[in-house]
Parts: sequence; structure tokens; C-alpha cells
Amino acid sequence: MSENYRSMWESLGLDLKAHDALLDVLGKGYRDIFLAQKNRPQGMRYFDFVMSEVHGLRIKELLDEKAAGRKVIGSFCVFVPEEIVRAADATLVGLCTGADFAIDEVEKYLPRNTCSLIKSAFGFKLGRVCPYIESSDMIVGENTCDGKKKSYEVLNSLVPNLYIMDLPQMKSAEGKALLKAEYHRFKEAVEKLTGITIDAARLKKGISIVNNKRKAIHRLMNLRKANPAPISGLDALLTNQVFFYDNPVRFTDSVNKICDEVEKRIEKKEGVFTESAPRILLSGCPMAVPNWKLPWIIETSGAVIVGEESCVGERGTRNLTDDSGKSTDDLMDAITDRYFKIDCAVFTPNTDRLKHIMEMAETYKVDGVIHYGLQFCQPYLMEAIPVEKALVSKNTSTLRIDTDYSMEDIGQLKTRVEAFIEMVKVK
Ligand code: BJ8
Repeated sequence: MSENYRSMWESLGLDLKAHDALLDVLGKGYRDIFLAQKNRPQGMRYFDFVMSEVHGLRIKELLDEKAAGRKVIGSFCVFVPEEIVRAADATLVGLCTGADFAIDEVEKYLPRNTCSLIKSAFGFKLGRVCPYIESSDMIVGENTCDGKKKSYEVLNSLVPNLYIMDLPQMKSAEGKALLKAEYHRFKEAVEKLTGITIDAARLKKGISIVNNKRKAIHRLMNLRKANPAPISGLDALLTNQVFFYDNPVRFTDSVNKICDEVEKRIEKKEGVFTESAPRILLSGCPMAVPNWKLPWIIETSGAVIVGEESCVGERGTRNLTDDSGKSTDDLMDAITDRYFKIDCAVFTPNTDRLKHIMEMAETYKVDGVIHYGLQFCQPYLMEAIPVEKALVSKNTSTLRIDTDYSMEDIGQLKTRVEAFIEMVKVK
């Protein structure tokens, strides 16, 4: 990334030395993992560019928007409705939660046995290496799992602009009423922050922008049903990760361009892996940038990931928001309906997720499912067992992986994943 951004990073209060070290590791990881792949769609070059500028040009764009009076809102969860943010001409960005940073500092604030995702958010803040959190005019923390909920009490002392969104735990009428009330409260907070009154026309526009982004991703995911796989799971994951950072209209365009290219590949029966490569569904905790460890292990062990049952994947993007309502209230109801369907493991019971995993295993014609749980993530680790049982009862091979963001277990993970892939091949 260019030298030109140093004064920008400095103005955001970043620790330049630590930030340089982070960018070095990120750049190397990206080259080794993504650029080393063969036969990628040409359209992935755009995503290579986005990643090379993820702390550079994209931050400059956000700061330019801020200078023009627009606001930036940071989020840690797919329950934060982007439609409402867009309706106020503001930008929603996912905050960095995909790598270990400043762990010693983090453990002065959080217990050691906290999941890596939460620790990562704190590490990026405490290490002063995340330009997104430093650019945010509002940071939304949501009451999902206990770890996040309690950690936001601590985060509140580290940032000046934390907004807490309460969320239901049950898919009941009362749960839905709570979500609706919280989305109305959030709308008011966004209006106050931006000085813009969100009316039906604005909401419709916000819904359309976000739906278009989702439709492009649906199109790409649908194309991944082809055999041979026309795009790697790593590249598809990258598009899902960039979903949270990029300008949404440009993102939509770029994903659609990849789809045009991938459609041609499918016609010609061209793939990134051979037809006989085992097809894997990855299910579980979200994988934020630069959490690429497990997908990289899977795809360098001879299998291809054809779907992600994850918030950085289909759990986060699969449903559209109905934009047919005429009034603000109708559209707010439609937004509530859409988000209430998200089957995060923090809900109890959460049978929809199990159903969705089974459906995905079938539609993507997978040979095996790898369930990815972050250590100390009780919701997903608890659900991993019934998920495995249900899949095995349908004769779908399943491997449960519990890991974190460290690189220490790479050798052990590789051995387990390779053995699983061999077993799936024999089957
Ligand atoms: S909607 S999955 S993005 S909460 S990994 S912090 S659950 S202990 S991230 Fe999530 Fe929203 Fe749900 Fe999706 Fe807790 Fe588990 Fe850590 Fe997690």
C-alpha cells in the first residue's frame, strides 16, 4: 500500500509501526493463499485490488464521504440492518475481527478463554491498527452471544461512540416484537447521527442497494453448484468478506462481472478443480478477513469448498428484503421479517439452521461437511454435535473442527482434513 496513506493513518491515530507489521503479514498471507491459486477468474483481479487497498483507498473513500457530510457506521454482526444505514446515505462497514493482534493487551481486558473473534476486535482497537473502527461515527454492538454482550461493556470504555442493539433469543412473537422495536430505535439513532429523516422513499432505495448486492452474491453461489467447480471456495469466501467493506454498487457490479465469466466457464466445463475433487460445505462460525486458515487447508488438500453456511456466506446473505411496502412502517416490518429469519446459533431452539445445512448439503451436492467452530464459542460448538448427528444420519460425512486464529495447529488441522478428504474420496 502506498506511502501516501501514512498521514491519513496517522490522522486516524493508528500506530504506524504496528500497522506496517500487520500489513506485511496480511500481504504475505494474501500472496501465499490467494495469488498462488491457479486458473482464477479474471474478475478476481478486482478483489485483489480491493484487498491491496483495504486499509488504503477504501479508507480514503470513507474519509472523503465523511468530509462531504456522510457518516460511517461500524458493525460486528449481520443483524445490523444495512438498509436503514443506506437510507440515511451513511455507510455500514464490517469491523476487523479476523486475526489475532495485541493479544497480551487484550488479555488485560478479557478472559483468556474468550473466542478469537471477540479478542480480535479488541486487539485491533487496543493495538490501534484498524482504520475502520477509527473512522466510524457510530459502532454498533449487538446483544447476541454472552461473550459479545459482556465484552461490549468493556469496549464501551475504549470507544466514545458505542451503540448497543438488543436482540431476541427466541423466534417467538415476543422475540419479533423486540427486534422490530430495536430496529425502530436504531432508525431513530441513525436519523439523529446523520440529521436525515428516513422516509419510505429512502428506505426503498436502501433496500434496493442492499438487495442488489445480495442478488449478485446469490447468482455467484448458484453457479457454484456446477461440477467442476468454476471458482474456488477461497475466492468465493473473499467476495463474501469484501461484501462488508466495499462500496455496495461497485461490489454488485464486480460480482456480476465474475458471474458472467463463470457462466462461460461452466458452458465450457472449465473448472478450478477437477470434476472428481471432493465437494465440501463449510458450516459454522463467521470467517472475517483475514481468517483464511481452514479454507486454505481444505483447498490445498485436494477438495473444493462449494458453499459456506456462515454469516460470511449464506446465513448472512440468503434472504432478500421485500421492498413492496408503501409506508415507512411497512418497509420497517419487511426489514424486521428479513432479519428475523437469520438462524444464528444464539437463538434457542435453532432448528432452521439445521434444516438449512441439510438443504445446502443437498443442493450443492456435497461429499462432506466441515463444521468450523471457534474455541470458546459455546453457541456454535454446542450446535456442532446435533449438526453432525443429523448429517451422519443422512450418510453425509462430517468433520468437526474447533480452532482459533493462531497458526500453531496448522499441522494438526492439515492431517485431520487430509484424512477426512481421503475418507470422503473412498466413500
Ligand atoms: S448473527 S454468528 S455475526 S452473532 S464466534 S462472537 S457467536 S462466541 S459471531 Fe455472529 Fe451475528 Fe450470530 Fe452471525 Fe460469539 Fe461465537 Fe465468538 Fe461469534
